[in-house]
Amino acid sequence: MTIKQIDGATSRDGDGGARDARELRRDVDEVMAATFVTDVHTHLYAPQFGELALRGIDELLNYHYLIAELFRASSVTPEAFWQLNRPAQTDLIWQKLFVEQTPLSEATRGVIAVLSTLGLDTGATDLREAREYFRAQHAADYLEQVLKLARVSDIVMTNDPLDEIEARVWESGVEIDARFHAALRLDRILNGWSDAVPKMSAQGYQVQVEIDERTISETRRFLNDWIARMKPLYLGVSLPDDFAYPEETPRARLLRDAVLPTCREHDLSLALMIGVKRRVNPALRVAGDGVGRADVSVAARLCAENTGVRFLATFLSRENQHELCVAARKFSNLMPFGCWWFLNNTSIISEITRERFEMLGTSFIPQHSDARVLDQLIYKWAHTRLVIADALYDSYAGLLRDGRAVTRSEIERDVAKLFSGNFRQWVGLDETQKVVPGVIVQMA
Ligand code: HDL
Ligand code: ZN
Repeated sequence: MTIKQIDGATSRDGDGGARDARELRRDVDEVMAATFVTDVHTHLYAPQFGELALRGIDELLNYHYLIAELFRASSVTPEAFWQLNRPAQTDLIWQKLFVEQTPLSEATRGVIAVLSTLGLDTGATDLREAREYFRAQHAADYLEQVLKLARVSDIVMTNDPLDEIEARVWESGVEIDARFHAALRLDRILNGWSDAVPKMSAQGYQVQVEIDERTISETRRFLNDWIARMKPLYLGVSLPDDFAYPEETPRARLLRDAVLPTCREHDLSLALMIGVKRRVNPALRVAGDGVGRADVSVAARLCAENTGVRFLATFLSRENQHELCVAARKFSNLMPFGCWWFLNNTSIISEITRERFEMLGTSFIPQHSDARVLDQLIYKWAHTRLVIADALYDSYAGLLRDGRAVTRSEIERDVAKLFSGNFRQWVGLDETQKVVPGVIVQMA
């Protein structure tokens, strides 16, 4: 048995194979780069949703992250910006954020990464070449190209049953590209009940603002009908930083009496996305939301009171991440996912992923892209893979120092789990194994 020095560590030869730092690093990087991802939360749409399926340079540059950054980089006012037509908005963003200053932010570097990957001039002073390139792309071929470049096999959408454009597509019964999966989003029902009532009534459900037994049963009928139409992988809702439960509000009543029973009835997971302060600056419109530290114990209480429901959870505040890891150690029906929105920056993804490895091993979902524009998959997953590769390598190197080698097939197993397996089991996407909290049930 020979001993190999690794970064001052030692590893033992044996059936696990001796590892040195270079070989380990190469294995991790190769597996990380090659493993396809199931992207568990995006705002992308399958091609069948037409105008809702965004792609190309004008959409890429009008990403609301960049719009927020524009107002720091120029004297243009939101009112003036919103008056411009889309190409003029795009040209202004390019000029201010990419020509007159260095694109150093995550969102501006992301655009550079996309243009570079597609072989376009990242130093261009105007967008003629980019516009020509994207105009020349055949939609179906371009979708294949982006999914291959980003190594994404499956995309989970965010689907709003009260969005009239989207509802029409679902009600048409058109066959949706099988790589795109639905997530039934409940924000407008749970966070805006009085506005949701007339929309649900218009769809034929006898609901009223004052919640009574009939309104509860009609809301459940509404959910059942949309579950039948969309076949969602999970139900989801974003919740404010001051989300409390239980509480005497329509949201808490609907959660308790309509949503959670529906999750149990359909064996569907509920995704809790907690910590958003909506419209802190309304003038910025979709770019105007902020963040607040939430109370993780609320999610823990929901898990404790609903042991038959599997919860996905992501928090928007960096300050909530460690508590979320601790809560996940207490409740096997809680699956942390992603480095959401303002956390989707390499410095923070690194911190969050490392503490998740330390506290949860590989029993979490490290990332989702939250992409709104198809092309963003290229950079969001490229940036994430680099960061997670570093965190995973350091974890393996620590394991080596502690005396256990890892094989290439173990690395492949771990990365597959992180990038798709944990989620697909959690929501029963492959139906081979359904996760019942605390018990793994081998499906026939
Ligand atoms: O509520 C959400 O799903 C958020 O992700 C918002 O859509 C947000 O505007 C966003 O795009 N974050 O990346
Ligand atoms: Zn989102």
